[in-house]
Amino acid sequence: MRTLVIALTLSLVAAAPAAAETRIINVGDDYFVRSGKPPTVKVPKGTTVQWKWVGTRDHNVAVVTGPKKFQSALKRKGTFTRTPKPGLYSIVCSIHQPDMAMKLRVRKPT
Ligand SMILES: [Cu+2]
Repeated sequence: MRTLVIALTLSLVAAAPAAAETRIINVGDDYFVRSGKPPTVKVPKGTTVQWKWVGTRDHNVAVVTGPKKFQSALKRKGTFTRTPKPGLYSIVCSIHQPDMAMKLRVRKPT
């Protein structure tokens, strides 16, 4: 019985995919990542991207151009999580664009 448990545990560990990374992007008043120049965030394919509201006003996350469009609700707190496919995304907050903008580059595997 003990051998069986160990064997099962080992097979589960072996089957687990490589730990996917999570990248947190702040959603502030009124910026992504940091105030000032709109940033480009680069992540490898498979990265989970989590936008995290850190300000006090309403914002959203809206893809303007990119391989796939997605958009969060307009909200004041909480998070929004996606695992975007590779490509270059142009992202804005719908009510604070063009100042509140960012680019997200999801790199293909090399
Ligand atoms: Cu905003």
